Amino acid sequence: MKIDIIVSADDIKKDKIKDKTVVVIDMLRATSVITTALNNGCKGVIPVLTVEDAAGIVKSSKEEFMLGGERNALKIEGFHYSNSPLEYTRESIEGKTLVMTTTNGTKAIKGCVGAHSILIGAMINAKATASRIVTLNKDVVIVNAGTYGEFSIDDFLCSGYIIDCVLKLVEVELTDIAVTSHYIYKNNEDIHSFIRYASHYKTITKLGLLADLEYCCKKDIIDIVPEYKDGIIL
Ligand code: 3SL
Ligand code: MG
Repeated sequence: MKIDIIVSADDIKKDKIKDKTVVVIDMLRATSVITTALNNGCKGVIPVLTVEDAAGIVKSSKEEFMLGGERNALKIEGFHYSNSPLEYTRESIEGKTLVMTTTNGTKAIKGCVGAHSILIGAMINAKATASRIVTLNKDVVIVNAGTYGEFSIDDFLCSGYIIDCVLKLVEVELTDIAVTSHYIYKNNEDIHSFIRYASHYKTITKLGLLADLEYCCKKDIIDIVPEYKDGIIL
């Protein structure tokens, strides 16, 4: 098994992900939200690219949907929830289907269609994601959502942690970029020592969303691995 990394949603190449296990990471905060919502009983998450797409789904169906996501890290007007994982409690999301649009995360997920499996990973479910990778036993591409098409330290560090968890289970071949993310993680196992340099970490800090940062940086508090298939994450 070989593990590679793509560093942003804008860098996804179809031939690189075809028939592979893909793990999409947007630890700040989209994939942390999705994992939390499903762990708290959400029926499914439908990722969409635009606010208009979200409104279209709501209009064209009789089912009741909850709307969640962000633009510029803030709640979208008329939506039920923002992109804070702490809002997706069992009380608020159990039994409901979530339609979600975020700047980088939902774009990365939808961009991975064509892969063999599309897993949703974050710090909070890293160990479980590693186990799933091993079970699937295929070459892996970890797709970092990144930030506005750019490399993002937070997703790269999370990739390094997932690789570390995989290496504890099986021997794998790592591409140079995968070796680099693992090396950076091994030198920053507490995460905070390095993630604080990430531009998006600074953005979230400036908005005062410190509880979100603390939550998203926790390791392995959830043991489900959401998977995107046929338009919905379950
Ligand atoms: O870009 C995204 O998909 C979001 O996760 C970014 S934010 O942390 O909600 O601002
Ligand atoms: Mg992000």
